[in-house]
Amino acid sequence: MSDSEGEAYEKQVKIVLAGDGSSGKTSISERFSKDAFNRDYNQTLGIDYYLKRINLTRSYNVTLAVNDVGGQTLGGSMLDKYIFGVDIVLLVYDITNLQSFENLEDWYLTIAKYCAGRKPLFALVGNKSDLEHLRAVKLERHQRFAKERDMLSYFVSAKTGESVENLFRQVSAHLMHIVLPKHDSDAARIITAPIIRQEQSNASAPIKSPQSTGTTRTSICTIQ
Ligand SMILES: Nc1nc2c(ncn2[C@@H]2O[C@H](COP(=O)(O)OP(=O)(O)O)[C@@H](O)[C@H]2O)c(=O)[nH]1
Ligand SMILES: [Mg+2]
Repeated sequence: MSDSEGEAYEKQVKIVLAGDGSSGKTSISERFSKDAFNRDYNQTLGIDYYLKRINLTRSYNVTLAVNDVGGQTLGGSMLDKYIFGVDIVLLVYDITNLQSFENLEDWYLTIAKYCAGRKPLFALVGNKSDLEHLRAVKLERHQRFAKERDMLSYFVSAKTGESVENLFRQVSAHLMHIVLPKHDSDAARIITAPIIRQEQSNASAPIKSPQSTGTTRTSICTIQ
C-alpha cells in the first residue's frame, strides 16, 4: 500500500458572484461561509472575499474562494479585475425584482467578454425564494435564460439558507465532473410530481394511476 493511498484530492476553486446591487450576493456569500444572515443592507465596496473548504465526497475536498463583487451596477464594478482566473460565475438576481433579472444579460455578456477564450462555468441563481408570493420573474423565463446559455440553474434563499449549501456543492461538483452522493441531490429539495386531473363528469369512476391516464401533467414543486 503506497503512502498516497487514502489521501483526498484537493482543489481550489475561484467563484465570483455577480449581479445587481441588492440581489443578495453578500447575503448568499455570508450564509454559505458563516451560516449567518444580516437583515440590514450594507453596500459592498470593492470586493469581499471568503474562503471555505468543503468535502465534496470522501476523496474530494474543495476550497472555495468566494468573491463577492461590489458595485450597484455593471458599470460601477471593477469586474474585469475580479474575473481573472475565475472558475465559476454565479449570476444572481432577486426573484421579486424583474429589473435585476433583465440586467443579467448584460452581466453575462460582459463577463464572457472579459473571460475571452477561457469560459467559466456559469450558474443562474434566483435569490429570495422565501418571498415566492412576491415573485416578479416567471419560472419559464428563468429556465429559458439558463437553457439558452447552457447554464446551471438554482433557486435559493440567503435568508432561510434554503439550498445555499447545495448550490455551492453542486456547482463545484459540476466543475470537477464529480457525481455527488444521492443525498446531495436530494438537498436541492426540488421534486417533480405528477398532477392528476380528476374526472368531473363521473365522480364514482376509479381514479386512474399516473401511468395509465392520458391527462397527466408534470410540474416542478419546491418544498418550503
Ligand atoms: N427576504 C430576503 N431578503 C434577502 C435575501 N437575501 C438578501 N436579502 C436582503 O436584501 C438586501 C440586499 O442584500 P445584499 O446581500 O446586501 O445584496 P448585494 O447588494 O447583492 O450584496 C438586504 O437587506 C438583505 O437582508 C433573501 O434570501 N430573502
Ligand atoms: Mg454586496
